[in-house]
Amino acid sequence: MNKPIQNFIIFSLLVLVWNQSVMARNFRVNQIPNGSENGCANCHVNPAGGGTRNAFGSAVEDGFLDGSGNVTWNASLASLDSDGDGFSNGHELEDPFGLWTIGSGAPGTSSLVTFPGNASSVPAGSGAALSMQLNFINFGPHLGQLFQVRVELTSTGEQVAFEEVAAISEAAFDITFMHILESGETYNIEYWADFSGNGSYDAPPGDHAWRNTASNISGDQSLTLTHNTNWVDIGNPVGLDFEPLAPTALSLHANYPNPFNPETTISFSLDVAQQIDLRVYDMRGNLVNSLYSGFAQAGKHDFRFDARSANGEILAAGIYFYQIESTLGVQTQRMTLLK
Ligand SMILES: [Ca+2]
Ligand SMILES: [Ca+2]
Repeated sequence: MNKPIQNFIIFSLLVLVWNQSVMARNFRVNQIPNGSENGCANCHVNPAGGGTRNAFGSAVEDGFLDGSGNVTWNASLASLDSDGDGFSNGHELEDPFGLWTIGSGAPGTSSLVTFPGNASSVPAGSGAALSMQLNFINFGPHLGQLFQVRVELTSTGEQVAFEEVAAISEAAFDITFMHILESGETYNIEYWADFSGNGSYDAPPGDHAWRNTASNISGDQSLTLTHNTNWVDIGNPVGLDFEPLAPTALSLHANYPNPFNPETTISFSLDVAQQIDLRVYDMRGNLVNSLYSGFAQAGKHDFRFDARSANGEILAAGIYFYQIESTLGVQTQRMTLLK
């Protein structure tokens, strides 16, 4: 082999090795949230990459690589403060709770990203404010219902976050508010769900508003909030975005379950005893069945509906309406029969 060819082969091999080395680092850049903001400097002391790893790079290397050398970004890695600057890796990378997955869009606000492996790089301004994740569980009784939650600064009552869910679709769901909390403060978390099914807040027992408190916080907050267990019933909430209405004398509640197959429970509440009619109609307004017609005492009443017509035939799948009528007015709700 002549000398120039030999040199070319050696040079090519060096380029190949160098490329593989750079690529090895580059693929990891795309395996952490907002990784491209800081590139190789997320993990290496030398901003160009290679050489000594910084505190974050060492943490990844030591405990968060899978068998193929891919980064395992998760809540555990997010919660560590590798460089000890008081902000977790997740906070510095704008994914405080480790929710981001490889290939999904960049989370949070890219301009707020700082270096998780460099203690002299810390979030400033709004980026320094802490975030809150609310994990609601066991909300089966509120499926399909309107849900509103807010966070307020306890000392002043100032609302710092608000979220509305038009219809709860799963018994467990979570809501994340980014950069709303200050360290050392105490916050109220308040919510209500539209159990009475009329789209607005009714005083108990139609609906209930609940409060939970996060006291003297430090660090980003991830709270698990179980339906009707770790909450205080606050009755008629004052100053909330969801203004309470005057108590109604008659309320028709959302049926449960809905959709249903073949049985569901239809409920209504009365403040005073009265004559009522409770009927089911199909999409075209034809009367399908009459569930109750007569005098009803004050209180809550439940009726089981087994998807049968007045003459006992099983109804076709589809949308039906149930309606209560009294001298106080008419209320209608919709339900879906699945097959
Ligand atoms: Ca940090
Ligand atoms: Ca840092």
